[in-house]
Amino acid sequence: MKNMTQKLISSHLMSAPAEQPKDEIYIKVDQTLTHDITAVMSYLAFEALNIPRVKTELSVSYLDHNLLYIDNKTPDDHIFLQSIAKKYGIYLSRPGNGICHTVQYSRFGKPGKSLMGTDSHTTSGGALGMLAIGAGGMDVATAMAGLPVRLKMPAVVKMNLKGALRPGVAAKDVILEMLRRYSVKGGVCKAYEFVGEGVKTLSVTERMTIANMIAELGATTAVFPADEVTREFLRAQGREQDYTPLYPDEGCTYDEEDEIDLSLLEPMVACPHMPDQVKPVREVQGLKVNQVFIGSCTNGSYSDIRKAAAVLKGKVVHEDVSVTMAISSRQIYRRLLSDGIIADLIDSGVRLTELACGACTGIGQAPATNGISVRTSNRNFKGRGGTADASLYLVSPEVAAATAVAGVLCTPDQVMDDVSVLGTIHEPDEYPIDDRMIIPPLSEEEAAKVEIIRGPNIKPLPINTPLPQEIAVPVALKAGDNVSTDDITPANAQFSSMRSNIPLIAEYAFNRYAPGFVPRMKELHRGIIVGGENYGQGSSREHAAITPMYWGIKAVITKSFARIHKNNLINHGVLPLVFADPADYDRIDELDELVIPDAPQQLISRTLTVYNKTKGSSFNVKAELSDDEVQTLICGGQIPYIKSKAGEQQ
Ligand code: MIC
Ligand code: SF4
Repeated sequence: MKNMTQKLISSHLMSAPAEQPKDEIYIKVDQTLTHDITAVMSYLAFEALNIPRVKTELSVSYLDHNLLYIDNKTPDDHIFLQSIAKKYGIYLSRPGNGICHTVQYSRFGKPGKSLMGTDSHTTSGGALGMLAIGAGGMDVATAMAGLPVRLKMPAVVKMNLKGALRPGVAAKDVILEMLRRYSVKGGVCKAYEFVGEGVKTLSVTERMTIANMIAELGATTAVFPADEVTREFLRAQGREQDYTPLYPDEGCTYDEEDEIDLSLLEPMVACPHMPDQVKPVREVQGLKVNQVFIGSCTNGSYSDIRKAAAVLKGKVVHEDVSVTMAISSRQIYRRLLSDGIIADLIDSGVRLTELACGACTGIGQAPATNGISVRTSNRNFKGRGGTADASLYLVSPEVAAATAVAGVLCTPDQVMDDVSVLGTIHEPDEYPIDDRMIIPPLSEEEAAKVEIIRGPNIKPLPINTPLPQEIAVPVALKAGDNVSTDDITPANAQFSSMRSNIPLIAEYAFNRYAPGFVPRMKELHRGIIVGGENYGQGSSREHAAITPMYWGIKAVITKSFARIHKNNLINHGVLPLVFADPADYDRIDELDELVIPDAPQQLISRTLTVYNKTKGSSFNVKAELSDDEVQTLICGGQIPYIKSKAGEQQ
C-alpha cells in the first residue's frame, strides 16, 4: 500500500528503495525544463558531458524571465539558447509565450511523470500529479543526459484538506497558512501530499498555486491526486489522452500528517522580509501602499486574473498606487482578451507588463524608496523587488486588487458590495490552443548541422579542482540565519543579464548582504563561509554556489542548509558542512584562520575536526553526505565526477 509520493518515486526509481526518509535514492527524470537565467550554466554543463541529444522524453527551454533586454547580454543568451535547443533536441518556448511553470503544466505536464527543472518552483507540476522537483543546472544537465539523478527520499506529509474556500479566500491563503504553521525551513526534505474532500473543491490552477509555493517551505515537492478535476483540466487543454489517475492506496501510511479546514481560512498576508511572516490581513489592514503587482507564476492563472478584475470592475486604481500585472501565459492572455477581461483591467488603470516573470524577481517595476509593495508572487526577501529598502507583502489576487483600489491593504469585502461573485469565477471549459510560439526539436540529421551561436557574454563554466589534502583558509564571511540565494546572487534585470558570465556576476556576490565580501576575497583568494540555519534558501540559482567557488570558497559551515543550494555546492565541489554543536557558531569570528587537515579522509569519515588557529581551539563538523556525494566532492564537483566514472568504465 503506497501513498502517491511513494508511487511516483517507485515508478522512477533507479536504485535500491529508501528504507527511511533522507536515504539517498536515484530517479529517472522524464521531463526537464530550464529558463533563460539558469539555462546557460545548465547547457554548458550538458555540453561538457559530450552527449549528442537529450535523452529525456521531453525537455523544454523557456525564454521567460528576463525579457527587458537592457543591453546585448540577454538577447545574446537567448540566441545561444535557441541554437542549443535546435542542436540537442529540445523544445523552445519563445519570449512572449509565457512563464515556464504555467506553460509546462498547461501544455506538457502529464500525471505520473517526473519533471526536474532549473527553478525552485518546478514543484508546480505537482498540481497535475507529477513528481516535480526544482534543482540546480548541473542536476538538470545530468537528467538531460539520461543519467539517474540523486535525491534524498523525502518524508511524506499527509495534508488532509476539509471543507471549501469561502469567496474572497484563495488557494494562496492555504499555502500562506502552511508557511505560518511550518516556516521557511519547515519543509526541508519533505513532500506534502494533499488528500481529503477539500482537494476536490480546488481547481488545477488553485492546486498549482499551492504546489508552486511549497518551495517556500523548503520542501522537495508537493503532490496532488490526478482526479476528475485533473482530467477536466487536461480536456480543456485538448490533452485528455495525457490523463492517468493517481490516488493514494487505501490504508497507506505517512510520516506525518496535518489538517486544514478550508472553510475556516481567511485572507492572509506574508509580511516583510520572509514568506513565513504570515498574519491575517485584518491585522495589517490599513497599511498605506505604493505599488501592487498582480500575476507571476504563482497567481497569474485565468481565474486569478478574472477574480482580480472582478474586484476592480467599474473602479479605477487608487491615485497613489502603481498597479502592474504579469499574466502568466499567452494562452491565458488570449482567453482573457476574448472574454473582455483585458478591457476591464485597462479601464481600471492596470498596467499590463510582458507575459514574463519580470517584476516578481526584480526585473523591472522596482518599488520607490522605502516603498510598500503588495504582490501576488511568492517571495518577499529583502531587496527582491529591486529596491533595497522596500517592503514586500505577499497576498492573493483578490486582496491585491482590493488594495489597488483602496490604496491601503484590505480584503475584497471592503471594496465590493457582494464578494459572492468571486465564488462564481472558474477556469474556462476550453483554453485557446496555439503552440506556434513553441519551436519543436529538429530531426537528428538537421540537428547535426546546427552551429551553436555563442555571444561575447557567454563565458566558460568554471570547473573546480579536486579537494586538496589540507584546507587552511580564513573565514571570509560570517552570515546569519535564512540567507537566501537572492542575498548571495541578486536577480534584477542587470544582474540576471550577467548569469552566463561568471567572472562578471562574481563581482556582485553578496553585494547587498555583505558588500565587503568581494573586495575581501580579492585579497584572500581563498576562504570558508560560516552561516546559520537554512543557508541558501529560495531560488535554485547555481550562481549562489558557483560565484563563491570562483572566488576560492572551499567550504560552507552552517547550522543547516536549504536542499537545492546544498546540492549546488556539492555539484560545484564546495564542502557543505554542518556544526556538530551549533553553539560553535558563536565561537567563530570573521577572518579566523581555520584548518581542516586530511580533508578527503576526514570527509569520508563524515565527522571532521576543524582547527581554529586564531582562537587556538577546535570543533567538529558533520558531513551529512552519501558516498556518492563524498566522491563528487573529492573529485571537485559533478562534471569531474561523471567524467572520472566514465573513465573507470572504459
Ligand atoms: C525565482 O523565483 O527566484 C527564480 C528567479 O525563478 C529562481 C530561478 C533563478 O534564480 O534563476 C528560482 O525560483 O529558482
Ligand atoms: Fe518567474 Fe517569479 Fe515564478 Fe520565479 S517565482 S519562475 S521569477 S514568476
